Formats: sequence, C-alpha cells, structure tokens
Amino acid sequence: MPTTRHLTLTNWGAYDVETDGTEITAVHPFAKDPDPSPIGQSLKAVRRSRVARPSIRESWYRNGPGSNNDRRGYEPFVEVDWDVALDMVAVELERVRTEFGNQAIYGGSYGWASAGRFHHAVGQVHRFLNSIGGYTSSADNYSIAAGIVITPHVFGISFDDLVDEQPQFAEIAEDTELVVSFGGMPIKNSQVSYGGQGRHLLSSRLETCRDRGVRFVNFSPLREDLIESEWLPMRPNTDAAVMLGLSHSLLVSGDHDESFLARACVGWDRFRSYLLGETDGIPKSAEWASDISGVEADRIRSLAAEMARARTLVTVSWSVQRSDHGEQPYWAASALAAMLGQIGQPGGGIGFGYGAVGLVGHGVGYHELPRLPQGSNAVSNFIPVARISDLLLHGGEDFDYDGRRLTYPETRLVYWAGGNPFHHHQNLNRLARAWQIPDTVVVHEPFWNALARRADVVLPATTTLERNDVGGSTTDDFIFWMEQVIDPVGDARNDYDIFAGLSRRLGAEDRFTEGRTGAEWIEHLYERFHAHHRDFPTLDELRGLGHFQIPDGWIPPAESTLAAFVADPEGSPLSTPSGKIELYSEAVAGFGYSTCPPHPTWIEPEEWIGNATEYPLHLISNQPKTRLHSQWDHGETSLNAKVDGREQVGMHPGDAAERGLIHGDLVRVFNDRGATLASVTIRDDLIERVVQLPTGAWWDPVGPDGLDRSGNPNVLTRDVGTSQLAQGPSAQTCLVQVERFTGEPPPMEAHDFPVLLAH
Ligand SMILES: Nc1nc2c(c(=O)[nH]1)N[C@H]1C(S)=C(S)[C@@H](COP(=O)(O)OP(=O)(O)OC[C@H]3O[C@@H](n4cnc5c(=O)[nH]c(N)nc54)[C@H](O)[C@@H]3O)O[C@H]1N2
Ligand SMILES: Nc1nc2c(c(=O)[nH]1)N[C@H]1C(S)=C(S)[C@@H](COP(=O)(O)OP(=O)(O)OC[C@H]3O[C@@H](n4cnc5c(=O)[nH]c(N)nc54)[C@H](O)[C@@H]3O)O[C@H]1N2
Ligand SMILES: [Mo]
Repeated sequence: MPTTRHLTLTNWGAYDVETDGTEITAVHPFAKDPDPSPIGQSLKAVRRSRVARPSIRESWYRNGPGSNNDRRGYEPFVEVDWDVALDMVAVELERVRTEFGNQAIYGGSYGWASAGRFHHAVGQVHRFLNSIGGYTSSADNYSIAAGIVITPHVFGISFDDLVDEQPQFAEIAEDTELVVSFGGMPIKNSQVSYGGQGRHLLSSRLETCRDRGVRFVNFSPLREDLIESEWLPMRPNTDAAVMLGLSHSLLVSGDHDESFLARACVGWDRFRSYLLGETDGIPKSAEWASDISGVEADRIRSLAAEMARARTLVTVSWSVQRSDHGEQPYWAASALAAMLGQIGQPGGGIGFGYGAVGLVGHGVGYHELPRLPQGSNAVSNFIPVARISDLLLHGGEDFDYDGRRLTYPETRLVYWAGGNPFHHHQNLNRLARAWQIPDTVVVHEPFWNALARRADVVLPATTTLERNDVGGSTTDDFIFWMEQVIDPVGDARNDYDIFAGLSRRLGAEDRFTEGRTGAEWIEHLYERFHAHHRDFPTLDELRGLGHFQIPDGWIPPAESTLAAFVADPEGSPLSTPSGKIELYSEAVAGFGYSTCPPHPTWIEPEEWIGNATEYPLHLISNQPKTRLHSQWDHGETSLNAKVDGREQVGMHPGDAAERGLIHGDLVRVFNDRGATLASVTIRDDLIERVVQLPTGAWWDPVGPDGLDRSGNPNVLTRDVGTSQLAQGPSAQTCLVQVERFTGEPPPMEAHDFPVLLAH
C-alpha cells in the first residue's frame, strides 16, 4: 500500500506522520528536533477507543435532563444521528438559559486540548458560549494557581511576565554559578509545551550549563527531578521550612544583603522577627528546618554560605506550590532570593518552573500568533478552576478568593471540550458525587475516556490528525502548517463545526461563525496576523514549507521589570502597593485569612510525613513521562510503561521490604478517599516514606466509590484549595497506605467501549 507523509504538531512536539490513508503506519520525529519525545508514537492509536457517533446516556435520552444522574458513568449510551443530538443539546441549552440564566451553565472547560491555533477546543467552547449569552467561567489553572495569585502581591508582576523575564538558559550558562532548585527541572516534563514546540533542548542546555561550571543543587523527594546535581533528599511539602532555614542561616551569619533589603523591599523587619522566633518563640534555624524536612542542618548552613558567595539562582518548580499552603514556598523562596540581594542581576535571583514545560527559559520572548477571538462573557461569575466540585456541591454559597467574597452559582448544565476533569481533578470519588447535581453534562471528546463515560451527551470530536491548522506556541521559535493526515474517524466532527451547528439552532450563527467555515477562519486569522507580521511567510508559503523557523533576534527578549526596578527603585517602582518587593503584605494582612498569613510562613500541611499515622506514606502524583496527562493513555508509549495495563507505583526499598513487597507485585494504594491498583517498582532514587504514582491513567472504578483498576492517583488526592487566597489545587499533599493485593484482580475496562445501543 503506498503511504503519504504529513507534518503535524502536538503539545509534545512536531512529527511527520505516515499513513496508508486509514491507519497511521509510522511516526517520524521532526527533522530539526534533536531530542524528540517518544510520546508521538502513541498517535498510531488514533482509531482505538474512539467515540464513533453522537451518543446519549440512555435515561437522559428517554426521560430527559436530570434523569437518574447517579447512573452517569454506568449506563449504556444510545447512538444517534448528528441532527438528533444537536437538536437535543440546543433545546436543553435554551431551556437552561431561559429558565435559570446563563450563569447556570458551567463552561470553564479547563484542559490542554490539542495544539493548533484555530482548532483549540477550549477556545471554541468559550467563543460559542459567549455567542449565546455567556457562562460561568474559571480563573487560573491547575499548574500554578497559588503562584499566579501570590506573586503579584510580592512583585507586582503577573506570574507569566515573571517567568518570561526570569534568567533564560543562555544567561544561566553565562552568569550563574550556583542553581539551588526546589522540585528540580525534570527532563520528562520538558517534552511538553502548551501549543507545541519545534525542538526539545533542556538536556543539551543543562549540559552546556555544566560544561560552563554551573553547579546544581536539588531539594526534592526524587533524585531524577534534576539530573547530575547534588541531591538533597527532602520530605515533600517542607520546602518553605528549608527556605526559612536557609534564610535564618544567612541572617545569623550576617551573609544577607542588608542594603538590598532596605532599598528594594518592605516588611524585612517583620520577616526578620519571624525568622528569629521573636513572634512565635521558634527560631527558624537550620536545626528546626532539618527536623521538619529531613535535610542535614549542617548542609543547610553551609549551603546558605555558598549561596551568599556565588551568583545564585533560586528555582522553584510548579509542583511545589500544588500543595496545602502552596503560596508559602513561593513567597519564602522570593524572600530568600531577596536576602541574597541578587534579584535583577544577570543569572541571579529567582526563577519558577524551569523544565516544567519545555519553553520555560527558552529565550524566545512572547510574540503574537493567529488567535480565535473569544468574544465577551456577559456572565461575571467565575470559580478558581480547581473548585469545580465545590461549585457543583455548594451552589448559592460564598467562598474566599484573593481578597474577594464570591458566590458559587447553582449549576444546571456543564459543558466540556478539550479537558478531562476525571483526569485532572482531585478526589475523583467526590467529583463523581458532585457530578450528579447538574441536569445535563455535554462533552466533546474523541475518545471514550472517563469524562466521556460520565456525560449525558457525547459529541465525537476529531483529533489533530483529522484536520488542517496552523500551529505554534507564543514563546517558541517555530510556526507550523499542520496538515490533515486521515479522514475523520467514524462520524467525528471538528469542534468548530459542532458549535456552528448548535449556534445555527440557537439563533447565534452570525455571532459564532461570522459567516466563515473553519477553513476560511484559518485563512482569515492568518491573514490578520500576517498584516502586522510581514516578515513571516504567507499562509500559502507556509503550506508549501511545512514549517517556518523564526530567525534569532526577531523576537526581542522580555524586558526585565525587576532589573529596572533594582537599578532605580524610586524611578521604576514595582506595581505592588509599596512599589517594592513585599516580604510582608499589608494587602494580604487585610484579607485576614487564617490559611494565608501576610509574610512567608511555615504552616504544617494537613497531610505530610510529620503528622502521618494511619496512612504513613506521602504520595507524589507527578506528571507522567509517557503521555500528556490522560491523553493517549491508550497509545503504545503509555501502554509500554504499564504492567498488565496498570501504572507502576514507585517505592523505596525499605518501605517495600516492610510490607514484604518485591518489584512487580500488585498492590492496593489507598486512604479514606479511595483506592487504586498499581504495580510496585522499587526505586532507590526516592526518599523513604514517599511513593510516586504518575497522573493520567484513565479512571476505571468498579462501580461508584469502587476500587480503581488503572492506577489513577486522583482517587487518593485531597480536594482542598491551597488557601483562601488562591484556592489552587493541592494534589501533592496526600498520605496513603500500600498493601499487597490478594486475589484475582478485576478485569480492566479503562480503554473499552461503554454499552452502545442503536436508537
Ligand atoms: N494528582 C494530580 N493531578 C493533577 C496534576 C498533578 O500534578 N497531580 N496536575 C494538574 C495539571 S498541572 C494539569 S494542567 C491538569 C491537566 O488536565 P487536562 O488538561 O484536563 O488533561 P488532558 O488529559 O490533557 O485532557 C485533555 C482532554 O482533551 C481531549 N482532546 C484533545 N484534543 C481535543 C480536541 O481537539 N477536541 C476535543 N473536544 N477534545 C480534545 C483529550 O482527549 C483529553 O480528554 O491535570 C492536573 N491534575
Ligand atoms: N511528559 C509530560 N510532561 C508534562 C506534563 C505531562 O502530562 N507529561 N504536564 C505538563 C504540565 S500541565 C505542567 S503544569 C508541568 C508541571 O510541572 P511540575 O509541576 O514541575 O511537574 P511534576 O512532575 O508534577 O513535579 C515535578 C517534581 O516535583 C517533585 N515534588 C513534588 N512535590 C514536591 C514538594 O513538595 N517539594 C519538592 N521540592 N518537590 C516536590 C516531584 O518529585 C516531581 O517529580 O508539567 C508539564 N509537562
Ligand atoms: Mo499543568
């Protein structure tokens, strides 16, 4: 069979995809990518586990919205024609918006979706819902919610801008002598970037830094979080304590930069009192930090001295703030960097999330790319994104968020496309209970994953491989023509075409489509972009080239607000209330939150090794090496890393021996919130009393509240906001127990089809 090759872009890189017209026969890495991600091989599973036709949950189909909501996830679906499905969804949207108002529609629809500037499912949902009168939306993200909310209080700069202007890798190689990292710079995570990336460069960049003599220190429960570094094994969720211990050591040895603190900061006196224990009787000494974190006190002290004598960059991973009181380590790291007095100096100061995604520290400044306008939302209600279960369960109740008192509206309809809450949310059994509240759940999905199974109406969406688009990230130096590889699988339609059909039925077609087909939109958006960016190829040229690499120097690097401020604090003040870096925030103090004090503070997490009893092990549920979240869990790269279809849970040899476990044993990982099955893998590169289970296995419970068969850590994690300030997710604060699973394991169904009925 003759085959053809087509260049496409995914959130984990570009590939030349080979097809015989039906199957994907081979996936070739993009020629310019020196370190391509193996995740691309999973694209070969494009025809597996697909939603082939519009599918409606049987009770909802026969008896209408709100029927037997407790059976969501466990009921057959009736397959119908597109017209039937779109008519029913349109009637239901009309009922909800006229009877209850548009705020009764939750359309936050958080998720990574797929690469592609136009066919971005989440952007499409928002535009559509805006065209019919708006929806309750979501703020922030699961990645760095606490960071997003706390850093403007400290630096007066948005988190995105801060990441943009922090030292880039070229600068680190040139100017930094010592990198002190909390949570590492995991190579596995740099495979991915929102919107895709042309090249994977983190490994080579770290190599360059090392060749130049940059020294790396890694405070983390897991050695592999930062390769070839000095590993200082640390109990999870104790970062703030170690940072305070380092700060205290600087203070008592007189190694802190008093003049920087006086010139550039407010609140030093109060923070200093706290460090010395004048306010609570507890000096935050190296010994104190050592007792909490398990890191040697002498090493904390000696490292503080080394940091003061070198050009030092303090880095904090995003994971560190995905924990109870996750605002605190970000603030404590900022205070530590302020005490070193190197903020705004080349290669010094503080940086967040190197390696979290491949483009952090990439050196290409933010630039525009074609983008679908979203319109404006007539509904002002929103939730901090990770409060989804609370929204559904507590409609009508008030909650705190960043100094505001907000109300959860009553939700009647949930609309989701491009994300998977039954992957991303914490305490999935709680989410499943909350999920019974709305009358209707509409989902667009290519695959029969845990979300699709829990919808009332599942509308089959195409994947990237089934459509043309323009692709690229706003901080990458590539732009791609993403060429359609195969015809849509089954009856799948592009999200855009689904919404066009709905908007027609709801009298909003002009507003949503503006008279354009999807292909015409891609042309239109590109032309609009090109009108202001004449140096880029035209769309026709891009189609011919496949990709375009933006030459060095085209995009000016981000200007450093912090450098300008440090050079002249009075002339270039920050946008904080004081105009300076706030080590104590009057604004936060004014909120009066018991869970977020007004200066960096160590607060014992709700669950951690230091208070563990019944559940003695700290669960790290980090990002998976072999997929993007739950995407392509059914593809070969993901499947190859499983044992009998289940995830592997990493365990310290001592903890395994205590339980009589050996490599490959099937275990039950559990706590009061849930239980899951996984296969043990013994690792000597993680600290004792920590277990590690990556996210993303398709949730596969044996009935409501039942044992999950696939190894999904979110049946175990806590669904509690980081604090009243950010209300971010706190997945990394979680204790569990592990025991051998005896008996016959229940057969897995994660990647199977639900029962499908003809109508
Ligand atoms: N325990 C724990 N939980 C976590 C985290 C953690 O560290 N620990 N991390 C959190 C973080 S940082 C994040 S960002 C979230 C990620 O959570 P999500 O972004 O929600 O996860 P994905 O699996 O990427 O979900 C994307 C969904 O969109 C679908 N999709 C892809 N392309 C298209 C398309 O074109 N159209 C439509 N209609 N659908 C499409 C995919 O099939 C998939 O179901 O998870 C969070 N959850
Ligand atoms: N392959 C792949 N890459 C991805 C993703 C994916 O799904 N797959 N997801 C992407 C997304 S959406 C995001 S937001 C980023 C997230 O980037 P991160 O948040 O950095 O990623 P994680 O893998 O959750 O965590 C990194 C490491 O932090 C360590 N850690 C956990 N808790 C603590 C703690 O309390 N203290 C310290 N010091 N260390 C701790 C863990 O050992 C873990 O391996 O990754 C992105 N990259
Ligand atoms: Mo994320």
